[in-house]
Amino acid sequence: MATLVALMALSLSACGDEGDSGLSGTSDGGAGGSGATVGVGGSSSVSSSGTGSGSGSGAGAGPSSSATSGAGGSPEKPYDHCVDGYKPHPSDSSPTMKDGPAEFFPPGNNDPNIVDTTVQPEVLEWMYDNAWQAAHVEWHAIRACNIPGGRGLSKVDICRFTQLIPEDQNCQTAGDGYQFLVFHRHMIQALKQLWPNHSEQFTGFTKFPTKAEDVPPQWRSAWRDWDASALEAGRIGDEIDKPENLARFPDEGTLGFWLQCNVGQRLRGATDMPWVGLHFVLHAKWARPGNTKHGVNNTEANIDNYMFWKLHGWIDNVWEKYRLAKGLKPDDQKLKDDLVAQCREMDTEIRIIKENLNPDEVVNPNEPLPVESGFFHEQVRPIFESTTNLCSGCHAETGANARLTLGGHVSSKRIVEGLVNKPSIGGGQFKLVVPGDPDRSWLYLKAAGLAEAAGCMQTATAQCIPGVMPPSTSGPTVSPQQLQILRQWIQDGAAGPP
Ligand code: HEC
Ligand SMILES: [Cu+2]
Repeated sequence: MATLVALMALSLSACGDEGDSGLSGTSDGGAGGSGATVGVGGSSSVSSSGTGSGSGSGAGAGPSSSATSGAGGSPEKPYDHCVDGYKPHPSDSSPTMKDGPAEFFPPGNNDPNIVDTTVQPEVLEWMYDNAWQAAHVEWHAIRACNIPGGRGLSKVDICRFTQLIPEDQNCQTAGDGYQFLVFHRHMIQALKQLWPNHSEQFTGFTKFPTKAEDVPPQWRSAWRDWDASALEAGRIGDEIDKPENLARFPDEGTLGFWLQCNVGQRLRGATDMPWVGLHFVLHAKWARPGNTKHGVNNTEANIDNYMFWKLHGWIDNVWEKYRLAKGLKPDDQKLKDDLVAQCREMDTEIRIIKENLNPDEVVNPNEPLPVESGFFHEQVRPIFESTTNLCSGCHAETGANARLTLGGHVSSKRIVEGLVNKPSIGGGQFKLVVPGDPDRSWLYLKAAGLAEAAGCMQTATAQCIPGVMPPSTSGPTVSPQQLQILRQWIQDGAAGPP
């Protein structure tokens, strides 16, 4: 039972579930952002099908040729991936690129029952380089700004861009259901354009999976049968084109609401809506304990996961089947415009992220580290990463204690940048590293066990936690020789790799 509860809690924060009860952390960022320069260009809007309320996301960013567009296009009009489509990624034609799921094991665990599945590494890399994971988070977060408790999901305080906040908020209206469908189709389409030869990765289940054989081999041992309501909902989805099922959903937005929203959520005015919660239980189905780095329920990275695209692809298939049965053409102009609007919104969110997000928070776990040298890299960093000091065990590249990174999958350059002249959060007036002055450097003082005596005074931004590092009840564990190396590095100017 406990596992079930944990699973539910996990999946509450899954994609698209943000507006529901799982919300916490009401960091009401308020207005008045920190000098972000986001223009709200020619706003195209996704009209909310079925609600008549119009005004979707007015997040027009203007044509932008971003990282992927490469050369080409006519000289007078810049290439615009929102309109012209994405060009195939170079890896698409590479003989080394694979199909199907890639396997991911949490560090130190090779248990085949715990393996997670991601899209291929080339895709992951592209998504991290283009801040897609973060943009997906912000797309959902901005749809919770006006929901009680909904602020605080954003990594960039997105709600301060009030003009970008869509009227249709997460699972409040049919308009939101429609935008959910269109946005996820935009992502699916873009990925298929980028990898036309490997599009299987972004193709959904052709039918609702009801048995272990329907899912990739990695997931079969974890298969558990659905309960009756999920099974019935899945069947309605697969048979959406039957007249009695079509009749349940007067418009695409209502269908989108039903597909997206959580158990217990209801659309005002909808009378014949069957059990709601498919998207939610599909996400929950592929939770892995202790493996959240690319997990389908890790809100920061769920689009990394192969099963994310299987389940969202299935949702997209149901929607398309509905459209065809209703006589809506795949290439009708309204849909095209709405897809472009979602592409523009995503690009705007990517731009906000690039201008506002601490790059330490967008770590690409697959990015190879640069080859580095120099005193810090060769002498100091190994101290942090040694198996006796284990600084990097608690101060790694993501989710670090005290938001301090001292090792892990991160370049030495970035570690040094995070230290030199950076304020501490537990050392009062002290900075982490002051070049030339080890005795005023909180990092050194903490490691040497000298922080207690240093005279820390609380400030508006930092308290005083003078305990030794690594935490110990018997004084410093970093050896005198190692402390001497650390001291010398700071004394000599605390340089990063050349
Ligand atoms: C067991 C986990 C753990 C290990 C191992 C560890 N730290 Fe920490 N570190 C923490 C925690 C928790 C904090 C926040 C509390 C505090 O400041 O004491 C912290 C805080 C710090 C701070 C203060 C940051 C600030 O802004 O105030 C520094 C500097 C630091 N650690 C350096 C190190 C170094 C150097 C090592 C290895 C020699 C190390 N830590 C090993 C958990 C750890
Ligand atoms: Cu999503």
